[in-house]
Amino acid sequence: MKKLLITVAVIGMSSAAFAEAPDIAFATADADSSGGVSLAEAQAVWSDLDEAAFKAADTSQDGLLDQAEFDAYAATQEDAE
Ligand SMILES: [Ca+2]
Repeated sequence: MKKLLITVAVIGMSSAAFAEAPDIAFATADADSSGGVSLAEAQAVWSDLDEAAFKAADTSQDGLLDQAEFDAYAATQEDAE
């Protein structure tokens, strides 16, 4: 029984850690609250982001990353680590 409780505690801790993983929020990246993340704003979050990568992430090609585009790019960055 004690072992089961420890197992439950470990699972609980690891899921909490997952929830708190450095997940860059769109609202934080959108420094001027324009509703889109510009290249400069994106580079403030990902210092190694170049223009080509930004354009690839900007699937609608409007020069800004909207929430979906931002989240999709953020997911690729998390996978890379
Ligand atoms: Ca866009």
